[in-house]
Amino acid sequence: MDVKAAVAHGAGQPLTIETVQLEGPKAGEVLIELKATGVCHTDAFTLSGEDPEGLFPAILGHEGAGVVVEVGPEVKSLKPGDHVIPLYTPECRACSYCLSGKTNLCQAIRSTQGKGLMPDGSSRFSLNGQMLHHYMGTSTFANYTVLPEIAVAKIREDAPFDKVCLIGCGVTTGIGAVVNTAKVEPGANVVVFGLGGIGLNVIQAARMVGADRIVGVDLNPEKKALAEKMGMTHFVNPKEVDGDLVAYLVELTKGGADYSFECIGNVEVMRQALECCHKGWGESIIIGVAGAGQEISTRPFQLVTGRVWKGSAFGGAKGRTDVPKIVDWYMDGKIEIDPLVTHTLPLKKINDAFNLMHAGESIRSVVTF
Ligand code: NAD
Ligand code: DAO
Ligand code: ZN
Repeated sequence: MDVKAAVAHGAGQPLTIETVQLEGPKAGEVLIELKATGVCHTDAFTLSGEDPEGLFPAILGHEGAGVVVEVGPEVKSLKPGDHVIPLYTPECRACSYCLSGKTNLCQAIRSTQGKGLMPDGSSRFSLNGQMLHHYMGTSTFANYTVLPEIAVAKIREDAPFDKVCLIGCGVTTGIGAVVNTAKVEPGANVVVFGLGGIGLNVIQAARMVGADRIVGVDLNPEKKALAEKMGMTHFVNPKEVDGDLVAYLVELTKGGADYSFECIGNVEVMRQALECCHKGWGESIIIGVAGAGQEISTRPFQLVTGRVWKGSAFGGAKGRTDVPKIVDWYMDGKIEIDPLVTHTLPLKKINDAFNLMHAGESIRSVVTF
């Protein structure tokens, strides 16, 4: 079938809106009509050429929501009409990773997904006979996409697509890092580096679980007001701190953060995030994705003396199980999404969403189809 898509032809080039061809679902796959998609920093990272896994030409996008329109043979858990969120981290419930109970990093389709292909090793997308790569297994910058059944979360039908699409990445990543990865407890002191779509969700989750001090750190003072609305208690602009930022944060948190979160992708900040943690027990969670070839460093004595470095992918969430629950939290008013959607645009304006992000003017732009 013909579908409308924003195509990434090469690193650093704007997306072009084109009519591309999409093959229907094969065994174990479903065809989804996208209703909305967020535009995340990670799409921009891949488009920039910094992503070591980035492939072109491709249809980017991984923060979508839509409706199942057709299912392939052998699909059991989904049917046409189901409202769904595509998952870039699948949940097969059968691989050794899924069964370990220790990780959300299902490996069932990892090798083909990393090559921009469907599990059978081929692509469903093409443009005038030229193969287009899938992206993160989701490719939500198109009004239709095909996904494996194991990479689709079924959600309730009264949830608005143009808000809950963010649960496909930013919301779940930030909230899950607090709830699943760090397991922040009531009364904890938390420091959050980077107050974009991820950091703001870390902040609202820290508030939800009853954290005491919730310190937000960002170079952009424009981020302060919304962060306060989401639960931040103290704002720190590193440019306005005299002397060492780490020492300042240790003082502000009365001995160091119980938990810190790096939500930028900057390896220097990752070090600061670890070192502002409390001696003996402070844990620092890396969420930000750093550029190809970059490395983190600290003095090993930081770890010897009890600080812990961890990472979190998709908030440690198992998508088919956890995403519908997070949709419920939103519908029940336990978490906020609406203030995070600063711009809503049609597909033909998708490059504006990237420009707004780079100018620091948006939290999330949502494209509606
Ligand atoms: P964003 O660009 O919206 O937000 C980043 C924020 O960091 C901005 O407010 C910016 O002003 C601030 N910032 C930049 N440099 C800074 C510095 N040196 N000190 C303090 N603040 C600084 O990005 P986002 O969408 O919130 O994503 C954040 C990171 O998380 C990205 O690296 C993204 O790729 C990554 N990410 C990771 C996962 C995961 O599963 N681990 C999922 C989604 C996104
Ligand atoms: O190696 O099993 C694996 C898959 C890792 C994918 C984790 C993705 C999380 C970070 C990317 C940012 C997503 C928007
Ligand atoms: Zn699995």
